[in-house]
Amino acid sequence: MKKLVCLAVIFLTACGGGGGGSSDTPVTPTPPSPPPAPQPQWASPIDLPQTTTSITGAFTSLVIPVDYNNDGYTDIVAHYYWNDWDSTRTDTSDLLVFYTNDYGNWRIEKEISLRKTTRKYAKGDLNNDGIEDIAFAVNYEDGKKYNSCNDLAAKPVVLLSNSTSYDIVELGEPDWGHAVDIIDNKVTFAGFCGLTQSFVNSQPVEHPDVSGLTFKYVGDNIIDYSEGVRLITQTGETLDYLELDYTLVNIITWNGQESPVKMIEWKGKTLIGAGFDTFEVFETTAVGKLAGRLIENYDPNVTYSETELPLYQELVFIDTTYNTIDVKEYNIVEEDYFNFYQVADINNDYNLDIVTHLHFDTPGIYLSNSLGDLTRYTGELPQDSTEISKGMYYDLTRDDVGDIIQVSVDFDKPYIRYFKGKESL
Ligand SMILES: [Ca+2]
Ligand SMILES: [Ca+2]
Ligand SMILES: [Ca+2]
Ligand SMILES: [Ca+2]
Repeated sequence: MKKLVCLAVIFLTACGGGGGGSSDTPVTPTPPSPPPAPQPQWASPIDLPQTTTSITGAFTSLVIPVDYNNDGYTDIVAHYYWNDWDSTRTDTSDLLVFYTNDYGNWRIEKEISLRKTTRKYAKGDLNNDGIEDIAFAVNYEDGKKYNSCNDLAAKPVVLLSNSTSYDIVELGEPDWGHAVDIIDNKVTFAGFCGLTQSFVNSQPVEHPDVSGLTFKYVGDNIIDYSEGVRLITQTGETLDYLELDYTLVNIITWNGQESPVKMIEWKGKTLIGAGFDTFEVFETTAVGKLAGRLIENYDPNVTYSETELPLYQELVFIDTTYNTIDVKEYNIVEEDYFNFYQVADINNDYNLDIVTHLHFDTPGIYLSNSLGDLTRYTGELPQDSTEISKGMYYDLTRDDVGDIIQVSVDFDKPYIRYFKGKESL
């Protein structure tokens, strides 16, 4: 594993030489004052209220900070769902919960059901009222069915601001949605049924086809991954293409069946079942999560089992400033599993930073400088006393200092809590 280089710059202060008048009178030395007690960086946790509907056993969640009632206090929208959602449950197949931050006091505004599984979300102002709206890539996947598109296709969903809360709006045609992004007031959804659907003011508009797995707007362009990485304009003109040569090999996949999957060579590593499953963007830099199973000394006579091979996850930095796909040398490799990560300037120095939402761990926080040198933050982070959470970094309290939001990953004991940060990292 490539270690990140931490460059420490040490400023040496010159020690003053002799000279100057020394007093002839002996002075009783002042006892050194005790060092100041270190102030903890993080305040005591504040728990969000429990839902009225039990969310025990929920499969996973999206937790989205957003000021939906436009009062200057950041609220939270969370979506929970169960992986047996369509068989035994009716009203509680899933739960969309609006946690209102009422001048610093939290209460639940409402709990409703979308009757869909959410996979990804994007925020942006679609109706030009200054309040962020939320678009979800959705489907009816339950973690077990991977059959026909028709079984899994659901209409894309937007939460559209109405000054105090959100209206739930369905758009377009059902798809096995997995990717979504917003640029300006245009929202675009893509799914595994092969649809790309784009809307302005809820009306369909032309859009080039993009991958149902992952795509993002980067600068004025689009970065997209299917066979390889494509950089295209919003009218579909190809600007650059990074081919990932692969061979198909049969392995036993997670569901116990033998299936052909892609094997690629990436920076000298052999990865099975590998590809970019997510892009996140900061200005003209796209950060892609390349995930696969690492294999050493591949033997074509062996049928490998996916779950017995080590997981490999690399965040790959791609600069598109010059309308090309420029893969940077530096990267982040995480050994703990994570689904989501943030690409944002979290300490207000105009350089992008990364926060990986590691499962069962504190978040991985990486600060960068203008040269792209990444330094993992090694200071104190709120520990997860229950060891069932993942952590996000977000200025929930709007004082320009990031706070840590902890979300349980194991939903036998579901919770969302946050720790207010005292000073910027
Ligand atoms: Ca609010
Ligand atoms: Ca809006
Ligand atoms: Ca920064
Ligand atoms: Ca804060």
